[in-house]
Amino acid sequence: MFMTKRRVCMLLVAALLVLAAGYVQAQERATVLASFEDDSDFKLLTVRAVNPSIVDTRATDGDRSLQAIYTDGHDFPSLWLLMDESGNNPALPADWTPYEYVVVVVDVWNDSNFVIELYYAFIDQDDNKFDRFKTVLLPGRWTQFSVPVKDIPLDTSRMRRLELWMYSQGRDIPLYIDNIRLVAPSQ
Ligand SMILES: [Ca+2]
Repeated sequence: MFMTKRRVCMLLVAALLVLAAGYVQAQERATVLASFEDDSDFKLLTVRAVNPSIVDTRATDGDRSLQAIYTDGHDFPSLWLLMDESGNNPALPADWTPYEYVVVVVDVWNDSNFVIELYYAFIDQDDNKFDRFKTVLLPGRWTQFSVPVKDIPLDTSRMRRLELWMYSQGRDIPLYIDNIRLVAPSQ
């Protein structure tokens, strides 16, 4: 027996609502590692030839973001986000295995007039390092970096830090960084 067009439309709408609900649910399952809403987030950071400050502009989550000015003070200016190895801070989990198919997502705004290559290195608690990812940051716009946790060939149950670095550009390169997060897939 053929379904009427009306019934087909209703089923399609119902299917779209289910998909939309799944999408919203996936969005809600993001675990924010760093949103830089509070000056206390400085304790998450270690820097090398980078001047960090928390500012009230360029936020993609909340009201504030991290301004990170990469300088020419080192061949590889770098910003590290440290995981919580004690397990006391669920916002900075060192164990990423519950997020096997989750992606690590970082929003970065390039506030310079130059095209910049930004590299992403992952380091576990045995100090094994995986440093194969990079994104090209076009001037004056957001770029979103994401990588599935399963594609990081380290002990992702014991992560130590995420490093964002670039080759020295011979000048100051201001970036804005916000909403570093682990995002669960849709179910
Ligand atoms: Ca924020």
